[in-house]
Amino acid sequence: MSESRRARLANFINGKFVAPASGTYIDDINPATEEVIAEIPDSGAEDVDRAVAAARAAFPSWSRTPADERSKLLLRLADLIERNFDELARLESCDSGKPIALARRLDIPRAIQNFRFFATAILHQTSDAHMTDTTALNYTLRQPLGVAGLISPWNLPLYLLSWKIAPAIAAGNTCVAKPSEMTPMTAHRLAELSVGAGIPAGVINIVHGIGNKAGRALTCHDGVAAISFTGGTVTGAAVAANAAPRFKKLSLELGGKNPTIVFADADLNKAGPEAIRASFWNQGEICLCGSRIFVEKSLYDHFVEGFVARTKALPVGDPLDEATFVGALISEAHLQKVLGYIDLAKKEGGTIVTGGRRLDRRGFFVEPTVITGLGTDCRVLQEEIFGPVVTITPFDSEDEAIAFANSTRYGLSSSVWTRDLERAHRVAAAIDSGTVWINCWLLRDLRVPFGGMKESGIGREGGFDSLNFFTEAKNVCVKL
Ligand code: TXE
Repeated sequence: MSESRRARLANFINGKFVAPASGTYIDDINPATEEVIAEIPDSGAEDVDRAVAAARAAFPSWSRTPADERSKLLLRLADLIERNFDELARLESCDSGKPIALARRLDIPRAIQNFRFFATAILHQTSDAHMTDTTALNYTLRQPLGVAGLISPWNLPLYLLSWKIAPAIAAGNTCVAKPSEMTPMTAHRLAELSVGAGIPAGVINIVHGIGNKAGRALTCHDGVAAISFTGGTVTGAAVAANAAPRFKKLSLELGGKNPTIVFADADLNKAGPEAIRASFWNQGEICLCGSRIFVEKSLYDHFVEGFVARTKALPVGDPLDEATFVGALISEAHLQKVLGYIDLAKKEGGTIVTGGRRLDRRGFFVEPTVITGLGTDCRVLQEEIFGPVVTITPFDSEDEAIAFANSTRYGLSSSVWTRDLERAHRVAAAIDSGTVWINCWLLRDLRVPFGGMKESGIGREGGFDSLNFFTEAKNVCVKL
């Protein structure tokens, strides 16, 4: 896109699109072409203040709006996302470098589903009652918190933004969302669609800008009752440091270094392709990607051979080409980080079996890369790379597989492949991760608790866990 055609985005505050107080903007780059496609507000504390004030003003009326009315408005927003499916998929692809085929299959359908899911969940909520013998009746009210601060990353932009906005406003809160500065486009479009859906002014506010400025101002704002954050573990610690002393409710969905464990009895026709998807979907830029593959020794050589052959055959390149499987990484800086880990793997004694190089073209492309020969304590197996890079390591026994899986400070998800049902349950119980997939990967039911153990996060989202997070439980005790 030429300079003259680049979009200039605005903040969305109180139902209106407004320029940032600073009057300054940040470039938004298409990772596949390195062209500037938009300018986004470089917002700061003043903009966050305005957005929080609008959200606070909208709260009394929105929180008293009957659930079925809120539900209808969210369903209307879902319909509008669906009606603009192709445009949103294209925006997501151009903004993040992800294959458009993936945006169509994963990101946009999930955004629609998020709104529909929480729009209908609030129609089925119940509350507890506790009888104290014949002396008293206690019942629990679940009431919205006020203003929710929602901070989302660049890897699944609309998917994760809607995963936060939908439950927050369905539960009767108003919100101020801060999308990633790398991928603002679909958030901007969502704001426009929310007007069309009839969501009242001030219920959804969107402030664009960089994390350490606009994001930080949101986490420090006294008018914000809760922060829901998805992003890197280091950033999560900074968010917690700001939010915790202000006693905000806090939900942190952070990084992962997830194991894929393949036992010798696994159905390789399924485990092979799914391990490829878990490794390289969205260029490996999903916190749930299985970046450490552990394979039972008797199967190891055969598995590596098949996995490498499949990896070599993956179409890498133009995200707008429907056949592309691996698109561009989010930025030059992130690409350099990923290449740095590939270099480190060589220094740590690993073998790059395939891939390892930047593509010789414009854009931030790295070949899907498979590394063998590294121990589980190497940095490459300990740190989140968040790119199309996986390691494959052999194991001797079930106990060793579990020990390898649990050997990092992360604990988000894992994927276990075996035909032995008893072993599957044993291993699932022994792995330290918030989700264990048996003979599958990234199979999501939106009702189940989702979140991480150890440094992968605090709290659970999904289903009633999300609605509980975005409400306060109040016990009312009535003397009989
Ligand atoms: O994410 P950040 P970055 C991992 C991945 C990646 C690394 C860094 O390993 O390489 O994190 O990516 C906002 N106060 N993941 O730097 O910084 C920021 O503007 C408040 C894993 O892009 O975590 C953005 O909106 N907010 C991950 C959001 O936080 C702040 C997804 C996430 O950005 C802030 C993305 C601050 N001080 C990256 N600093 C996953 N697990 O899904 C930044 N932000």
